[in-house]
Amino acid sequence: MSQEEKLKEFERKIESGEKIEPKDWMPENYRKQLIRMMSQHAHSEIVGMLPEGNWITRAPSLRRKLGLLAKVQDEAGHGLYLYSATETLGVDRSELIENLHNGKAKYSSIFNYPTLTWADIGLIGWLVDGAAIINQTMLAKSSYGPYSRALIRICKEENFHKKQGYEIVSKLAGGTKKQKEMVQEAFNRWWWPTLMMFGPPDKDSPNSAELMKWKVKLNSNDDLRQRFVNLTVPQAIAVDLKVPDPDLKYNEETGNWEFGEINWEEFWNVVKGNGPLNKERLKVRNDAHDRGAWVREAAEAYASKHSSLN
Ligand code: BYC
Repeated sequence: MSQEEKLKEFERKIESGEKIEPKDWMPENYRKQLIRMMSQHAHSEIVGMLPEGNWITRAPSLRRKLGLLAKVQDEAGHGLYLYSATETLGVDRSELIENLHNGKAKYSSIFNYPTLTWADIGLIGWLVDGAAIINQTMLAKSSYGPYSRALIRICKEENFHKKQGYEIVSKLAGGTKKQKEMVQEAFNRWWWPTLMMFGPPDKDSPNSAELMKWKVKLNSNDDLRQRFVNLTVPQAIAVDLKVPDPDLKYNEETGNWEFGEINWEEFWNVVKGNGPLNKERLKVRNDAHDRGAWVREAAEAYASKHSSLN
């Protein structure tokens, strides 16, 4: 087939909803976009373990500790599925990890904020995993087979994460005055950064048009953000928490909860590496990687011994 025919066949598959598989021909930019987005996603899962991991030793009960431990382990698993799925595009995982560690690769802005109280753990499960579910339920239908299949499993686990988070939040919100204040204060800090997780507004999103043309993304950043707000505001009302947005109002005609202006300057500042904890997150990842060098060496020695025996 000529290049032109290959492109036509690729576009036909995308149009008809067939998945693109690793050995199928694909435009170079489709491959590049997927490597960019999937590796960022994998890094987010791994760096995302840090804010919550911070509370495992201080969970208020054994039940909470078990739940949190399981959740953090799940995030590690998500990172591994996603690195494996990215490798199907012909890139090596060590190269991707190197780019995370030297600060070249991005990961979700949300993980550069601190977890100051136990209530933050509830908020991450409820809001951050809640936002991730909305974004990832869409990506589970994306045109690239390995990404889409990884996300079907990831979404199932994220649902458990969201439930454990919302349960913590609702317990605290219905608890003592001090607990209620603690959870409201945490809500005030996490609300706006969570809205930023969906990415810049559509008009400032350079990648969206291409990703939507190829059905990697099926909805735009602003559409998903609105969907999240519409779902989450009633959940906040149900546990008597106040959304920290004086401009929030319900529009009867559209059925949307309209929200105030997001601080995009803060968002870009965090994305560029200047958020509250960007430097610390990268340092912790680099240190952990260095401490794990002996495990990688041992695994390589074992693998090469076995391949020489075969
Ligand atoms: N943070 O053209 P745009 C989880 C970058 S983890 C940082 O709109 P796109 C969890 C963007 O990369 C869930 N950077 O981009 C884990 C681009 O820069 P480059 C993480 C951001 O790709 C542990 C530039 O801004 N989920 O659930 O069309 C515990 C322009 O943006 C962000 C994923 O990674 C951001 N928030 O859309 C708990 C989902 N937003 O690369 C929970 C997969 C934008 O051109 N990713 N940028 O230099 C996506 O769905 C899309 O990549 C995004 C951005 C919606 C994030």
